Amino acid sequence: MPGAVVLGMGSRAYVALGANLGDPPAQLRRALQELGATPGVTLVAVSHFYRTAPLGPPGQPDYCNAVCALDTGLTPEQLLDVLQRIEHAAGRQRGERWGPRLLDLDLLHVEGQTIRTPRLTLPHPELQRRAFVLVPLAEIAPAVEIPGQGRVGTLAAAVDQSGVAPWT
Ligand code: A4P
Ligand code: MG
Repeated sequence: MPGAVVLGMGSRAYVALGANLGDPPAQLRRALQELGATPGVTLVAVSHFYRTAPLGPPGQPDYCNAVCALDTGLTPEQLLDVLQRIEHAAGRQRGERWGPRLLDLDLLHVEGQTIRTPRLTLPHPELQRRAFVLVPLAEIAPAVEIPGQGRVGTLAAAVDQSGVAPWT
């Protein structure tokens, strides 16, 4: 119809999910449900779940990691509020840096956004170094360009993927 107004869905954003305490895949599934049920958020893709070797202090359990893509009219800061609320509801206690956790939700990238504030850095600065993020991200968004880092598929091919296996 000529002149019809197409309402955009806002921005495409990518979120990393991780857990290594409790029942990790169940916590990831619950977080995905909560994210998808959030007003202003439409879940568009979810990667497979992966078993990954822990980065950080030794002796902690393997992680379950995944990545999802969503469309949202929320600002990146509002989206971070949503992620932190979901982490909190999962019983996340802030503890040791890189220590074990029930649920960790990191905002990886929001298309068109480069942000550096005390509360939020976008794109996520560690993205390019983390196979546990790049393998699932490359599954759902291989062609996406991460500003200042490179194309997802290229970044994934450049990291050591030996610590990343399907979660069975
Ligand atoms: N913050 C800034 N930018 C962002 C962003 N893009 N996304 C701020 C999310 N948060 C962002 O995070 C600390 C602060 O970062 C927040 O207050 C937010 O304002 P946090 O979740 O409170 O603390 P954290 O997660 O313990 O620290 P950090 O450094 O973010 O840990 P990481 O980097 O998330 O690492 N090994 C495997 N195999 N798989 C994992 O998923 N995860 C971690 C956690 C360690 N080892 C792992 C894994
Ligand atoms: Mg985090």
